[in-house]
Amino acid sequence: MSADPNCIFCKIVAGQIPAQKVFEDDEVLVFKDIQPWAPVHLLLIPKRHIVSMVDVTPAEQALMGKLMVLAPKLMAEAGVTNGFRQVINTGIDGGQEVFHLHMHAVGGPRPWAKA
Ligand code: DGP
Repeated sequence: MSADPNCIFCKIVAGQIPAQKVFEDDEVLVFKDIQPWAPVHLLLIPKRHIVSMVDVTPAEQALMGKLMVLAPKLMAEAGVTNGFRQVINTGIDGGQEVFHLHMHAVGGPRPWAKA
């Protein structure tokens, strides 16, 4: 699905809801999490509506690789020098609350809200 009209992250992609964007290209958007766990908390999303990791196919391999490689670069640009986490929550039991695939990139000096 290219966009889900009920999806909050699709609305951010479409510019219908504001977000603090830090990176954008034709297939990826990165913005600051509205409820940060740590001093720097970015969300990296595919612009296309993919619900979760369960829906990722080999066709998305390069896209997922792009998210993996982009996060360390953006964390460095945000001044994170002492380590960070890259987290993808998948499904209800995985703690996923927004059902548009996203990678959390979380860092900065501890303590953090979530360990
Ligand atoms: P998860 O539990 O992995 O689905 O994380 C969803 C994250 O999305 C959570 O940390 C809060 C964030 N979030 C939810 N709604 C919005 C929003 O409208 N704007 C922004 N910037 N972040 C949001």
